[in-house]
Amino acid sequence: MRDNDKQQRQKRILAINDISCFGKCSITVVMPILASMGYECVPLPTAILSTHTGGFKNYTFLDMTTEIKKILNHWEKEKIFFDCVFTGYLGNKEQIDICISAIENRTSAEKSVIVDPVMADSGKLYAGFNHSYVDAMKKLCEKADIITPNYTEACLLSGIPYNEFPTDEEIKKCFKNLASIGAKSAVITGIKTTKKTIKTVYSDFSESEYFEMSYNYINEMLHGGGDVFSAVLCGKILEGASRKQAVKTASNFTNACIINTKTKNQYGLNFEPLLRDIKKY
Ligand code: PXL
Repeated sequence: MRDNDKQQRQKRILAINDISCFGKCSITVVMPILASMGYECVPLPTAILSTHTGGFKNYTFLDMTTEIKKILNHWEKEKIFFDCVFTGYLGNKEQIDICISAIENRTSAEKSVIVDPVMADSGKLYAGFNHSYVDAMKKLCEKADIITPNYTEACLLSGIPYNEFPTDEEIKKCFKNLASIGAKSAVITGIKTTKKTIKTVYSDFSESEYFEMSYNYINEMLHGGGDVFSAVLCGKILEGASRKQAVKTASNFTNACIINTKTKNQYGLNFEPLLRDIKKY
């Protein structure tokens, strides 16, 4: 059962992430994007929240750790396997171990593992996370083919101080330290420059594979941009695109969604109208 039905079915992605009901991030972004790219995307909800944790007060938070263990046990009995594990916001350290176990036990032989180490932004950890969570997250990153931290998360994982406008040397140092965690490659998003641009930089930690995409910085705090980026990247990697093409498409699509989000009175990116043209980016 593990691999023999592979030719017949769609590629199946296990998306381990939270459901923030309102606010357009995590599963409510990841699922429509991956569905529009033609994949079967199976959610494993780490928590159910009324909104995301950034910018809202008194949000509800239902921890799903007990339930996701039961779900995975059922899938084990049913011999359900995935071609890709794609992780995002996890509610606690135990869920990091659950993700590692899912990567080891619930995947087909040729698996892709994409880890978005969601835990911080703008130089600060999100509510509910601390430095021991950062250390635990390194163990999950070690299992990844590619990790997609924003610059704050990359600094936390690599142990370098956060600088809002990092120099090229700082970025290179950040990649050097990330390499020692054990992930095969990394793409760092949201790197601000003093020239009012924002960069995405990819490296597989070799000298030859290092490239960046740069956009005009639109000075607004928009939640869910990282989720849009990593979902498109995941879809492109599974499609067999080169890393350069995958990063290019994910960056261009995310930037187009940001430009398409014209009003400040909106939570999250206005990505839905662009889904039908996702192949053009
Ligand atoms: O978009 C990242 C994200 C996902 N899930 C939750 C969050 C955030 C960012 O704030 O709070 C619950």
